[in-house]
Amino acid sequence: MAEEITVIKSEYVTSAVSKKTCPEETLPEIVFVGRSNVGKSSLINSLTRRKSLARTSGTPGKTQTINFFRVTLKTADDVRKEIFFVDLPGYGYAKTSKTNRKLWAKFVDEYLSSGRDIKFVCQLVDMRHEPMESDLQSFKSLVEKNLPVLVVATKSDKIGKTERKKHLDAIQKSLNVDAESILPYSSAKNEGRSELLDVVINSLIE
Ligand SMILES: Nc1nc2c(ncn2[C@@H]2O[C@H](COP(=O)(O)OP(=O)(O)O)[C@@H](O)[C@H]2O)c(=O)[nH]1
Ligand SMILES: [Mg+2]
Repeated sequence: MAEEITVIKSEYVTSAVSKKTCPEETLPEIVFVGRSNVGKSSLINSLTRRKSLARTSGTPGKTQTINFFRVTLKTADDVRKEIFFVDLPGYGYAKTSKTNRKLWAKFVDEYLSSGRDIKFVCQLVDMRHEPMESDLQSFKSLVEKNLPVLVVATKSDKIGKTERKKHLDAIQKSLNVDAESILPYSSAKNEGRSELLDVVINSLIE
C-alpha cells in the first residue's frame, strides 16, 4: 500500500443538465455528493491540486448541474489511468423550493441509474455535525442503488484532535457504517488526500 499516486492532468469537461447532456465518452467515474457548502468543490480542487478547477463558494445552492472533470492519474509503477470526477449538485439548500428539490432528485437519480461506469460515490458529510435528514436520505438512496459508498467527513481541520473520535463515532452510528467506511478529510490541509487517491486507484483495479 501507500503507493504514490499523482494527478498529472485535470480538466473541466462539461456541465450536464440532463441525462442526454452527460459526456458520451465512457471512463470510470468517481462521484461526489453532499449538502450545499459541505466542501465538494474544495475536495475536487484538493485532490487535483488545482486552485479553482471546481468553483468554490461561500454562497450555497449555486451549482445545479452535474459537472464532469477528466483526471489523469499516474501510479508509482508509471501506469496512467483516465477517470471522471463527477460533482453532483448540492442538496439540502434551505431556500430551494419543493419543485426544485424534486427536479434535483429526479435528475440525480437518473444520472446514478443510467448505467454509467460509476466505481464509487463519496458521500460528503460535515465532520462537525451529525448527519442531517437529507444526508441520511442521500446515503440510503445510494445504498439502495447498490453503489459502493465511501463516507468522507469534511473540514476535519475545524475539529480538535481530542474531539475527532467523538465526531467520527457519531457519524458512524448515524449512518450505521463501519469505522473504515469513513475518511476524515481536510481540503484546507490536504488531510486524507493520499488515502482517497488510494481508494480511487484500487476501485479501478478491482
Ligand atoms: N476550513 C475548511 N473549510 C473548507 C474545507 N472545505 C471547504 N471549506 C469551505 O467551505 C465553503 C464551501 O465549500 P465548497 O467547496 O464551495 O462546497 P460545495 O458547495 O459542497 O461545493 C467554502 O467557503 C470553503 O472554503 C475544509 O476542508 N476546511
Ligand atoms: Mg460546489
